[in-house]
Amino acid sequence: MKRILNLLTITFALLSQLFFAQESQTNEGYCIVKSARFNNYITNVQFANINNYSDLGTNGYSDFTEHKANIDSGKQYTIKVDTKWNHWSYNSIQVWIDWNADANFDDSERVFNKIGSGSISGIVSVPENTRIGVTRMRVRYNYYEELGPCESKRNVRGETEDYLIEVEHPKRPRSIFDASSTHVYSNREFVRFADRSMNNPTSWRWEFEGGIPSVSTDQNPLVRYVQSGSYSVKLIVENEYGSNEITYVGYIKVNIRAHVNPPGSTPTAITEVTDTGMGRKSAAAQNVVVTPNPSTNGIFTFAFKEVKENISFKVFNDSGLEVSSLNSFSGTRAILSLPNLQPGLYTVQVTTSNSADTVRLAIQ
Ligand SMILES: [Ca+2]
Ligand SMILES: [Ca+2]
Repeated sequence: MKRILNLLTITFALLSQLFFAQESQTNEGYCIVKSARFNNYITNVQFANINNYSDLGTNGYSDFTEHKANIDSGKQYTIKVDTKWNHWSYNSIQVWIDWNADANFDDSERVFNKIGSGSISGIVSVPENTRIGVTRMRVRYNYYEELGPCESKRNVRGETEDYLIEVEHPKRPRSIFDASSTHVYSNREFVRFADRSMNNPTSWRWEFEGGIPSVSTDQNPLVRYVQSGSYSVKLIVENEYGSNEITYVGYIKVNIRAHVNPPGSTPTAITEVTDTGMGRKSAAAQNVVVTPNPSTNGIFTFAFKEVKENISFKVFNDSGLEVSSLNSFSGTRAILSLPNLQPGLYTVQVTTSNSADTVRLAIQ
């Protein structure tokens, strides 16, 4: 009997050696701790933008470094941890953040420590001048005992979870933007994107999926879209304290009306012409004179009596269907170039900030 007991003791010792031998394992240089008894474990961690629900990790350890909390130096954040058996008394929660990113959780890096029952929560203060960048947070639950960040002990209930932390400067910019319009119906419309970022960025990089241009470093760029679809917009902003980016997925909806530019046709161009001083101011009583009319090549010159602001054209065919348009420019002359239109009669509505004319055009 004694011999059997001895054997059992030896077997147990071997098994425990096996179990604890694994504790020398590391994860990115960080110690991995394991717990021998698992009947209570961490089920939820909430911290900054992390809200992670979980079961029991293998051997009481979970690598959740795919979850990253973004925090600002000098600010305070609430942490809240739940366990499977929340109602037990003496549930101990400890949290460390490796502020100096040396892969060690020093005593001074324990940022939270509480024993109790129910959801265990409190405040984590981020030091004012702590290192900016990515590091690791360890959340440890044990029953009745406070073990160190790497400490293992047999027969102690517990679980350990690791997360990533990104410490950022509170004055780094935050990328925000909007647009003059998010629905585009013509390949001649321009969308004006407006930077609304916080904390005064000093440089910008925009990426416009499906846009012309597709990239811009202007603060408030003008962009055109020529193909129907749903397009994302990304803005990366930067200042001396860091950078930030945001992508609005499917932000711009483009639905180019098919009759403006039938598939395969060259887009109909309306060309703005600088005022040459040749406007026929005394030639006609009308607001606008069109020459030649009829035209054999679809090109018409519009001459206004005086400099006009916000000149817009809309061209309709004889069935009343809009076939071309252009918005907003100023001057006394403009060339309307409609080389793709079939011979026939067209109606052009010409509006300016103080006038509206309807002109019949003929293409021969
Ligand atoms: Ca867990
Ligand atoms: Ca450290």
